[in-house]
Amino acid sequence: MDDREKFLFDLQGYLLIRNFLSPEEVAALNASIDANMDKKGEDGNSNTGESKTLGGTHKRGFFAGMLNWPKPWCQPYRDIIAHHKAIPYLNTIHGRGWRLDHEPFILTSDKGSEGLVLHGSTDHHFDGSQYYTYRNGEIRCGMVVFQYQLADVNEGDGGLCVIPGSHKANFPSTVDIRRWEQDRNIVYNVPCKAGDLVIFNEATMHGTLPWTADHERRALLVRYSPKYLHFAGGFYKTVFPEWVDELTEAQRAVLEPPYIYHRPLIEDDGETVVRPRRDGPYK
Ligand SMILES: O=C(O)CCC(=O)C(=O)O
Ligand SMILES: [Fe+2]
Repeated sequence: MDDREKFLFDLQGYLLIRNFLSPEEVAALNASIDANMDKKGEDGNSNTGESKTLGGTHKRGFFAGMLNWPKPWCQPYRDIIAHHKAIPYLNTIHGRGWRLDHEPFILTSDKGSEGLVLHGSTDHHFDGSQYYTYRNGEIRCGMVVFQYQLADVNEGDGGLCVIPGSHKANFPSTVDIRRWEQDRNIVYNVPCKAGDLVIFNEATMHGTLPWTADHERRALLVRYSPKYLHFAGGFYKTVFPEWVDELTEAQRAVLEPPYIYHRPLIEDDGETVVRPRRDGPYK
């Protein structure tokens, strides 16, 4: 993560990285979706909060379980969870030791798909799961989202929106802001090309704008927490899936439950190491 990226992530609470995935990676991820359309469901997390502006004619589409799709379709998704280019970003944002918080999922939208009310950490009591700090020269965050765009998002299409800087907000927002009814100028619909990555802090106020474009939205969300935290429930909490032996050391390391001591840590170059307890200052 270079100086420009650190400045922008610290300032805005999100970071857009262009061309993160190669066209081949995007094609493989999309081909898997195309071959598994029968698994598409509706987004169960949907909530427009009675907003007059976030409603649509139908809910967002949703896929999960990609890590266990029949071969070869699971492979591009397994390759994402400890992606070699993502590791240095995670080591900077979370420090040494971080984990896949829960199963990756895909959000899809077609014209008229409804939005999702804006949410972030400033609207509720501090609970340690969503936060942003900078201390001793280091960034630290609660759960963060790596959103890989598998289709273009042009400005105004809808989809992911953020309120830049709101990860540092001190006061609760208002219902009208959360419903995207007032002060809409502070809400940014991040324009992306397929292959771009948006990293955002769950503490940053964000949500979904209704989809207006003719083409389908396809966003892959991979969420990571620091090594001591579990944000969402799910079966990765205490047990490994049966197919854990098919994963690399680094991919296995990101599925570890929350704990600190003797945890496998992934170096920037992808090597997985277990640090003995007493080898100098704990990192
Ligand atoms: O990308 C979106 O539509 C919003 C997703 C969201 O709220 C989240 O990942 O926490
Ligand atoms: Fe969210």
